[in-house]
Amino acid sequence: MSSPLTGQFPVYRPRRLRRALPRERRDPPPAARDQVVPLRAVREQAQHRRRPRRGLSRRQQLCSVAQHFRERAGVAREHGQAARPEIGERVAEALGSTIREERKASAVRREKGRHLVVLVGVLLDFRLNFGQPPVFAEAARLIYVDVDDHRKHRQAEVAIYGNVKSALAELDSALEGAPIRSPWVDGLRETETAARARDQAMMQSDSAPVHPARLIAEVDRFADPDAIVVGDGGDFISFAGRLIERRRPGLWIDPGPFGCLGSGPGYAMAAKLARPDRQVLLLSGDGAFGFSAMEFDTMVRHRIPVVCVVGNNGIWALEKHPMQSLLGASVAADLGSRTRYDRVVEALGGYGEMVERPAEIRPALDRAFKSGLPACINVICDPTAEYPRSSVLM
Ligand SMILES: Cc1ncc(C[n+]2csc(CCOP(=O)(O)OP(=O)(O)O)c2C)c(N)n1
Ligand SMILES: [Mg+2]
Repeated sequence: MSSPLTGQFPVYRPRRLRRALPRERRDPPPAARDQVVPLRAVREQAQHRRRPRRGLSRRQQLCSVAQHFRERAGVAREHGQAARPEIGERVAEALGSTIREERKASAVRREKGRHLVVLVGVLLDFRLNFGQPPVFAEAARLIYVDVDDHRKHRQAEVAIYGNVKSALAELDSALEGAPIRSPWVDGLRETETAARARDQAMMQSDSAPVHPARLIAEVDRFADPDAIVVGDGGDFISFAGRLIERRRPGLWIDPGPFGCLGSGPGYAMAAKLARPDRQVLLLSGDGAFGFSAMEFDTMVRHRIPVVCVVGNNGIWALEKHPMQSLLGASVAADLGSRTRYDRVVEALGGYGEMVERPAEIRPALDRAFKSGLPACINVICDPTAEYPRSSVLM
């Protein structure tokens, strides 16, 4: 936890950060400039915007405005994670009464329809294929609502940079009286339900070694509704991001737009220290586990009982599988098979178990939490179970 670098780097408050940025990063690219709605204008125009209830934190206020906006836009479900392009599409298309377009056949969906994406506080990073096909259709129109224009990578139809809460409140007012588009929203829901049904087969797999999707499904079923789940890894976390649906913001933490492996134990410790009464589950690939495993020593010494589930497939799957499919071979992407990471944690004074079959996962999780110690459930996973990816990582 203690970093020798602390104190060597200046801490940037937003205004200082802005000054520290190269000029081209401070302002929207010239082409987009006249489409940008300045924050002040949004704020000034928001005369009759809905006032959030008193006594809520800024984050809660933002969530309540966003929730209201989503409801008004006809999207009933709440989504906490960023890396899900279809969510942005749904919100956007529900809003699309003013900007319309017959979508050209796209690699994502072939049926005709409108295709408008509203990105609220979302970076177009590698998880969204930088805003390009096949994740976003070529013809898609994009609307940005964010604090700045970082990592947008694609020309926006409209960009609103500034205070997200004010912008959402204003959009919310603008939706007043908009026609209800339930047949269209129902159609989208059907599409999503069908996509989720396709994932069921891997989530119910009984195979040993365990399918990573089955492991994720077991952890998801086990976790309390307010558990904080931290992801750290390659495809193991791609499965988690796809299959785990957290009900509120702040219940999912992952390595973010840089995908920096090894961040998980630190995040998990911080989460457990901040919310000692909640379950904190760290999902870690075996590759990721190798980056920061000694943090379990910190957890033991400081009595921070994080429960870690290692998806141990003996490889860097996110590197190996794409190499194999693109190049026909892979290099430097193999780890030891069946390495006893559980014993590493035991040796440091924590609790450890190795699991080889799906039915053993839940009881092992139960014992790990009951131990009251930092714990490692080391689950032997199938190295041939490939993540069904839609973005290109090379
Ligand atoms: C610090 C850092 N180094 C390297 C990478 C590149 N990288 C991305 S995923 C990955 C392998 C992850 O393997 P594992 O955690 O076992 O997950 P799996 O893909 O096998 O599920 C690597 C090396 C990275 N994201 N971060
Ligand atoms: Mg792995």
